[in-house]
Amino acid sequence: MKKQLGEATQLVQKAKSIQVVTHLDADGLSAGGIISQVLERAGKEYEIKAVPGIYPENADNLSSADLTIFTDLGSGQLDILHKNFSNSDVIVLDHHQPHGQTWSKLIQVNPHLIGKDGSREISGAGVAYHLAVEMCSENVDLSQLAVVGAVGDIQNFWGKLEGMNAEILDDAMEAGVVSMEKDLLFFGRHTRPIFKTLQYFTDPYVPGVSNSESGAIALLDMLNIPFKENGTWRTPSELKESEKQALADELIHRAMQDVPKELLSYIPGIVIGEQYTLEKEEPRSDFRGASEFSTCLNATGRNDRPEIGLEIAKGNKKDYKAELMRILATHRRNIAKSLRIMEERGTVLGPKKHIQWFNAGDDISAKIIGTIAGMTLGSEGTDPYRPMVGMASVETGTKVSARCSRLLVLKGIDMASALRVAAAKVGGTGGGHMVACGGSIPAGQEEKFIAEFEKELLKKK
Ligand SMILES: [Mn+2]
Repeated sequence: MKKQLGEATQLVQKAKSIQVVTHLDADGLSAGGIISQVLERAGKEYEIKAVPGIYPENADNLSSADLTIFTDLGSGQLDILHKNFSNSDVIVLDHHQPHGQTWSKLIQVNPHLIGKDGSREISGAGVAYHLAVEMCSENVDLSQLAVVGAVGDIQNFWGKLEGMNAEILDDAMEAGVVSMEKDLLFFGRHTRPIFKTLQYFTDPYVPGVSNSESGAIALLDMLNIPFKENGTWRTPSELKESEKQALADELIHRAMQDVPKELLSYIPGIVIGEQYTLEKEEPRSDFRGASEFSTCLNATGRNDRPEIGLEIAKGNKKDYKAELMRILATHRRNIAKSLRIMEERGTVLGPKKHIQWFNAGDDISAKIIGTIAGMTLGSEGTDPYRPMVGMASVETGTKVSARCSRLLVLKGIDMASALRVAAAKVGGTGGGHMVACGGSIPAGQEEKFIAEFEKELLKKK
């Protein structure tokens, strides 16, 4: 990668006009934040936009500049890029599998080209970070955004960052911008009251605690863990070591009572893992924890406001935090409303009773259908250890989204490939991660898709 990074640096330095095109998910916005700060620090003028993807229809609208930098996308769309950008300089900083022909003016930095696994070892933000430190070693502080990007792409799936990500994490810790602790894998570690994080802790499913506020409070009482201190709620990050240990032991013990035998030994590995803290952010803020930060960025993209996520990733928190909070509030309201709809309607089993599913039609936004499928998993009347498929209507047909417990992945399930095959069988497309994936299918094919998806998942690997 060294050679390409050197050439990319030269192109950036000589370019008179630069545009950056990035993906609008958490990783893409983190990558955009990194490149923006690199260019600003180098005194370069630039434009940046975040897009859902690159298609023949929108490639024409990406205005031409001397140099176009793509981050967290581009490698999978080389043919489209070639058609539109073959006469100007192009840098692609991506971690997705490259597809299509390269050309002489293209500089592509991608871990797959050096035999590294771009789905696990490094994110789009991580690749952008490599250019950042190549341009100037003082950009090492931007490693914190590379950690946020990796977490946003669930690359810490096995409870830690590995390979090239682990090297970036080392940079971040050495620069004092990130700290890492082995801790309970709660979400909202820096922002939520401890009983709320317990209530929303559903993977593994903890009987009597997951999805139960009173159960969560009773557990804390039993363990003598005060959930208030000096009149304010304590967050999980503020627990003492002994309290964390007692809580971890009890959660593991209880989760084990409710899990299929063959999954028992995996429980501790999904209760405890690495947690990353952004040391320069305010304690208790939404930017203090890497996963909370990435959730904020993700929400802006999902609610058609990626430009706010970009500003936040660039560090303009003072000016844009209020708007971000409004976006998050709307996002949470939509989720709460959708969960109430799900409570009324429930889910049904597939024909072989291996998966659970629901079709929300127009009643739940397709943008959050994956989140809702995940949150429905483990709610009353569902089985936390069967995959959940949620569907919602979109203009072009039906969006499908599947979620499952990480325990099933440890057992060998690969929903992304099953979903890809099943969607293709009914004339649709799909893909994604092993525990979180999605796609789109033609309207009217929902039940057929479910049957195919179930059949694929049940195939002996
Ligand atoms: Mn990515």
